[in-house]
Amino acid sequence: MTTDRAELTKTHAWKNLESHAQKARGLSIRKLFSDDSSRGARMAIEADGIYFDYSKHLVTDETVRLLLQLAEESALRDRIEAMFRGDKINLTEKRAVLHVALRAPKGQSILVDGKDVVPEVHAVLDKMAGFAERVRSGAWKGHTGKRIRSVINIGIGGSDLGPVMAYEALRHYSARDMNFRFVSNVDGTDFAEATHDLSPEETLFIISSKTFTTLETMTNAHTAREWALKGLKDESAVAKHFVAVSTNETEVGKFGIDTANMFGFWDWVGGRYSMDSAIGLSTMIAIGPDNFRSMLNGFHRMDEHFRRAPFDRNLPVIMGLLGIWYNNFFGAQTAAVLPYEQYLKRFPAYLQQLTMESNGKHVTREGQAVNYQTGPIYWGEPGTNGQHSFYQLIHQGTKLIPCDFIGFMEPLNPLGRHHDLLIANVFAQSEALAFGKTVEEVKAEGTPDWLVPHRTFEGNRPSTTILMEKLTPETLGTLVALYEHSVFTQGAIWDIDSFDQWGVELGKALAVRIIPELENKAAGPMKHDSSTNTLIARYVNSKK
Ligand code: G6Q
Repeated sequence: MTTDRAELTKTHAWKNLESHAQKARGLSIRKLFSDDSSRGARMAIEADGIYFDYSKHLVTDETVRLLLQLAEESALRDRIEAMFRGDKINLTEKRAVLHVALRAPKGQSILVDGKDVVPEVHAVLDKMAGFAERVRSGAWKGHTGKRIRSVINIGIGGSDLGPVMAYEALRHYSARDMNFRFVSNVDGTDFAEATHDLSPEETLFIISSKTFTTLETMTNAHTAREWALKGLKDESAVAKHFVAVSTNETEVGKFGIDTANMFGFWDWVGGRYSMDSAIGLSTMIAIGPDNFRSMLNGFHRMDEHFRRAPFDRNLPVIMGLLGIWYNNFFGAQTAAVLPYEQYLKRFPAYLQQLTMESNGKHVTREGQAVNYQTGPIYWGEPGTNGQHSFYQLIHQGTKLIPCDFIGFMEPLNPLGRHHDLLIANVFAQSEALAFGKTVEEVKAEGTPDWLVPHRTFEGNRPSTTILMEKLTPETLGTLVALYEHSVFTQGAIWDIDSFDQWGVELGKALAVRIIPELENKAAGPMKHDSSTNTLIARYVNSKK
């Protein structure tokens, strides 16, 4: 059933959820568990190598039923099909949204404007693989005949966060005789620190930019060129030390990179969904083509699950709906992502872009102002580090913060008791959040009366526990796709365009007006507000 999309809050499901939420606010996780001894095992889904325990949430079977009804009334199934079919579901940019095609196996067919894109995807993957092998083996030589030891990806936003997250996550599988670095910030420190101990003779730059016009990336790319040529002293060296990943062949050529050394992708790949495209070239060089393909395979498994599993057993759907429950019916402003895996240290940063750039929207796809909350703020840090900093607020503060705990059964670096201690902490934290510590329990420990309120934990704080066997290229792919599709689920229900980013586009334009004023090249007097004018004048004076 399709609803009038501007009227989300008037749907039956939404109204039912609102009245159900009145009662649900009185739920006690403790009681839910004591009333149903099977809850822990029952409210868990196992699929594609993920064990997803959502029993420690403020939900009953009725809540889940109503949330699923919301998914149905929001025509989520149609929306999913529209994406996989290659419809132009990114309405404001009139583009298809087909990151799922980047991991479609050979032989599958996905049409964009009547053309099957899967063969092109595999042609680029093969070209990347050939290049990655040559760099890894040393067959690709630098200008002076030395092999490449350091690869620097220059890109920002979607052209940086995926590659850096994937490299850090899969560092265990990477070529240890090479360095991989990532330069994104226009702050010169980023470039300076990334290159200070490197030799241009042994360094390869990958300039990753979909548009090849992004200020930060192009500034860093030009600086890289100067840095390389200062050492190599020959323009023709660019061909051996620079490759490009872009959709903009003209600009790549203008920069001086041989377009034979360009790896392309397509306008139907959004920046924050591009780590599986040629934007992942640094990842492929680091972990090798076979591992890269197995990462794609992991993504594809989750794509298939999302497309085909019934909603009540569908991991991204359930995950997305639980997020909606707290965001829209409990007033939760944020959600924490807490990986208990050191290699996932950049995963929260990656997810911040994926979730907030996608679902930080204030109008529906048709342009009507929403009268409900959209995407929450995502944040997090790896455990156990976070436990010694911000967990205090999650446990005993006044805010409701649903948490995702992520853990792996098998460690990549088994060292004494470390892994048992790590995993004990995952389980202990979610247990403490859910069940807290009552006044009676605190008193029974002999706590003096005046200290009892301080040591009491209300509990009743919801979390999901996501367990996987081992962090591998394949499981990383599955995990990332789980979040991608959960973001899709939420965006579909909120009826927003999860695939544009007009806020980012504004940021790209804003500084352009001020740059000439800082460099004393502005045509006329400054016409900003009095604060901005004063700040600019102060900076310009300090340069003198
Ligand atoms: C991602 C955004 C944004 C983008 C960067 C870099 O979805 O569009 O983060 O990836 O602004 O853009 P370029 O790849 O064009 O340099």
